[in-house]
Amino acid sequence: MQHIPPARWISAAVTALLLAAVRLPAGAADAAPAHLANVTILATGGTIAGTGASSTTTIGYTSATVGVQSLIQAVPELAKVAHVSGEQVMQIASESMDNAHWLTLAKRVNALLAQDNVDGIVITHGTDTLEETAYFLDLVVKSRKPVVLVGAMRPSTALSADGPINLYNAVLLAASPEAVGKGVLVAMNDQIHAAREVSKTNTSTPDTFKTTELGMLGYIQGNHPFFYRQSTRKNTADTVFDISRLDALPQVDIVYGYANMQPTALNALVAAGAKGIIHAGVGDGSLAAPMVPALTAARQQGVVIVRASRVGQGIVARNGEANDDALDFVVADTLNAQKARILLMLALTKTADSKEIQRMFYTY
Ligand code: DAS
Repeated sequence: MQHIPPARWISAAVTALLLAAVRLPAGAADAAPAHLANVTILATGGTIAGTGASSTTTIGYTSATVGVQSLIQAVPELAKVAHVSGEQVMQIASESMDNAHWLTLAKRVNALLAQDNVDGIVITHGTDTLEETAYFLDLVVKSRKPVVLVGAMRPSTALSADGPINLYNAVLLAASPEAVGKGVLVAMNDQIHAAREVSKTNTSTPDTFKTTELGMLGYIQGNHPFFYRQSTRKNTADTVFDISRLDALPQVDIVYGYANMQPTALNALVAAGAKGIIHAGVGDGSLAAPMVPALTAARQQGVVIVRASRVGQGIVARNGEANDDALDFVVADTLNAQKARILLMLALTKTADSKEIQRMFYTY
């Protein structure tokens, strides 16, 4: 080993002590901003609140078991980016989310955002229907303040659980001026997505949320959000939908297209009282021959028919695979079937006029 004379050791030690004295405290690069926004976390359940039997349990765990205060306490870094409070609005696995849950959640969101002491909201949610809740809120929240949905693909007990960092990023985003007026957002896996276009694309991986063709809005990196685009469609404060006095939503159901399709399910749904049907057809929203008379009969009974596609990307073109003008059908534009259902439900709270409803599908 090289011999270092004592004087050099002392000099090195003094230098090290001086450097330590001036070195910024850990995390100073991400020190809290002067003014911290007030962000309310509304917890609904899901994997982000899930627990497993062991740290390696990533499937077969129990969803919706950890309460909102525990979620907050598990991420003390939240206090660096916002003044955070939490409410447990519900505690469910999101495959069981329903219209009543949505109305409860949306009314609470609007009540909180109307308060001057609330700057943004984060909603912790199961991933299975997260995209649907996000779009529903995108159409009914009456504020431009940030509303950010967040979930997790691994339970809170798992090795490298994604919930804590996803929650931190979501709160950081909801506290950011850049997120104002961007519509309802989804923050997952360091990415920012618009509610209208994001979808869950993988059953189990942390990168499951994607906006495949129209593109995510940006990233969250180094404790900052970076936006590179925003949706061109009206949302939140710019929509005509008002759920404040609604206790229920019109029944709208989905029929899924496939080879050998018959109108059995369609006829059952219409008989059960559906006011609207989303036909998630093959290809460009194509209608199998046996479906046309059944859909026509449903339309004649006053049921609004929307031609969507099972494909997942692209425009369902009006008068393309069917004569929508003659059939008096609506087309879903680029909305997938589950989101077209949400827009049609809300449209039916305003009108049954198919031409006005078609305008709404080209607006939102
Ligand atoms: N069952 C899923 C849900 O609650 C778990 C999850 O991925 O959050 O949506």
